[in-house]
Amino acid sequence: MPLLTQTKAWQALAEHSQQVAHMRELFAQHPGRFDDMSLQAAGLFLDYSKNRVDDKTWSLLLQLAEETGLSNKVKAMFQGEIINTTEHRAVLHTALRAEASADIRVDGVNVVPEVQQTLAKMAEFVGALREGRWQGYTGKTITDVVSIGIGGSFLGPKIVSEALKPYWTEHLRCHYVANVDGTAISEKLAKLDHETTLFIMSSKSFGTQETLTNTLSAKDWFIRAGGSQQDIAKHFVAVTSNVVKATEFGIDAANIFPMWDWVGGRYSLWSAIGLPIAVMIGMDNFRALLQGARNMDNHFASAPLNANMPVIMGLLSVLYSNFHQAQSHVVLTYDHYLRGLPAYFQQLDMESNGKHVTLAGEDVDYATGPVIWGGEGTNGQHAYHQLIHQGTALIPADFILPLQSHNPLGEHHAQLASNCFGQTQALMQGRTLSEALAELSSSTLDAKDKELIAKHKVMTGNKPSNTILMDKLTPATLGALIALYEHRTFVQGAIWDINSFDQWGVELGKTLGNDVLARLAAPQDATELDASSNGLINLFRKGNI
Ligand code: G6Q
Repeated sequence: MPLLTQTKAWQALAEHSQQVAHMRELFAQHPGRFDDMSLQAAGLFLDYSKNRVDDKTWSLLLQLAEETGLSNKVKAMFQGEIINTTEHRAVLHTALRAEASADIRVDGVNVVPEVQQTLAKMAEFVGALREGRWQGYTGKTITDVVSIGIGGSFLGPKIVSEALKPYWTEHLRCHYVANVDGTAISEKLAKLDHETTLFIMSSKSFGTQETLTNTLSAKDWFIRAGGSQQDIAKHFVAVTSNVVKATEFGIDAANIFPMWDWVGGRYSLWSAIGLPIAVMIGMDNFRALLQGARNMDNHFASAPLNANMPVIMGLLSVLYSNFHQAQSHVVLTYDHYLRGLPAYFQQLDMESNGKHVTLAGEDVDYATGPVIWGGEGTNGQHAYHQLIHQGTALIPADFILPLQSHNPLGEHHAQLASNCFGQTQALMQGRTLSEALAELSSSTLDAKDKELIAKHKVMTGNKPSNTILMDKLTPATLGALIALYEHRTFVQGAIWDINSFDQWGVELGKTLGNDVLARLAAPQDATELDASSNGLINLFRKGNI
C-alpha cells in the first residue's frame, strides 16, 4: 500500500479541495443537495449537505477510502483480528452488543457466550438492587450506588446514564467518583448512609491509582461507620478483567463482573462497566441501548461506503484536518440530557486518534486527530460560537437534536430547534458586505460608520456542519449515536494508518505519577529530576510557598 500522502486520491484532494465553490453557490446550483446529501441509519438522520464538498470531492474521498483499504480494515475489526497491534489485542466492543447467536472468535474461541453470561449476571444483580432484594449488612434496602472509576471506566457510564434520566428508577440514586482529589469522595460520602450504600468499583486493570485509592477510602469509611470486613461483600462489587487482584483486594469473587482485554476502556460502556447505567435504567433499557449500537454496527459493516454514515463523517473529518488545516472539531448538543456527550466524544476521539506514528512506527507527515470540544446548545451561542462564526480558525461542527422533547413545554422545543437550524444556516451562508450594508440602510449612522460596522458584520460563511437528528432520545437512539462516533473515530484512524486503540501517552502519565508519589513521601528532598519537577515536589513537601 502506498504511503498515505503518496496515494493518488490524497494528491488530487490537495489540489481539488481548494477549488470547491462556496457552499452558498453549491446550494444554489443544486436544489436537490439536501436530499442527495442526507441519509438515515439505525434511527438517526444525518444531513451532511452543509460541507465543503462537491461531486468530485466525494469521489476523491471515496477513492482515498479504497486506496487505504478501509473496507478490509472494517472487516478485520468485526472479525476479531489483532488490530491493536501494539498491545496484541483484538478490538471487539462490537461483540459486546452482538446477537446472542453470533460467533466471534478471539484465538479460536467464540467470545459471545461469555458476553451473554455476563449480561445474565448483570441482569440478576440489577434486578435484585432495583427490586430491593439486595440488602445491606443490617438488612436495609440499598438506596444509593456509588460508582468508582476513571477515564473509560467512568465517563461512558456517567454520561449515558445522565442522558437517559427519563428512564431512571425512582428507588435508587447513583453517584460517581473519579478524581483522586479527596474532596470528590468526601463530599459524596458525607451525604450517604453506609448501611444503604453500595459501591461499584470499575477498573479494567484493577491497577489504576485513583480508583484504588478512592475504593480504599470508601472501604475505610464503611468500616469506620460500623461495617465489618465480612460485611464488605454486601456493599462492594467490582468490574474488572483482573479477577485475581480484585479478590486480593477483598472483593467477594461472586461480586466480580468480568471484562476482557479485547475491550478498550473508552469503548467499554457496553460491558459490565455499564453496570451503573443498567442499575438506573433497568436491564431492558440497557439491552435497548446495546440493540441501538448493534443497528449502527450492522449499518457500518454492510452499507456501501458512499451511503455509510460513520464512513461519511470520518472522511469529512479527514478532509478538514488534512486539506483545510482544521485543528479542532466542535460537537453541539441541542438537548439538555446530552450536555455531557461532547466530553465523552472528546475522550473517545482524542485518546484514540491523538497519535504521531503509523502502525509501522513511522512518523506521520500529516495531521491526525483534531481537538474535540463542545457543549450544550443554545448556551454556546451566547459564548464561543462567535469564534466559530467569525474567528480565523476553521472549526467543523456537529449539531445533534432530537425532534421530540421528553419535556414538551410551550414553545421551548421549537425555539431550541430554530436555534440549532439557524446556526447551521448562518455558518453555511455567512453575511456578505453588501448584505451587511443593506441591513444598516435604515440606520441613522453616517456613511463612514456604516461602512466600518458593515465590515465587522461580515461573516465569510462556508463553515461546515453536520446535523444529526433522531425522533427522540431513547436508549436505542443513544446507543446508535455513540456507536456512530466510535466508528467515525475508527474510519479516521484507518485512513491515517494509526493505532486508534492504544494509549501510551496515558500510560506514561500513570507511571510517572506513581514515581512522583514515592518522592513526595520520601524522607529527603527530590534532587534527581529536572529542576522544575524537583522544585515543585519540594514545595509540596514543605506545604507552603
Ligand atoms: C481508556 C483509557 C483510560 C482507562 C482509565 C482507567 O481507553 O485506557 O481512560 O479507561 O485509565 O483504567 P482502568 O479501567 O484500568 O482503571
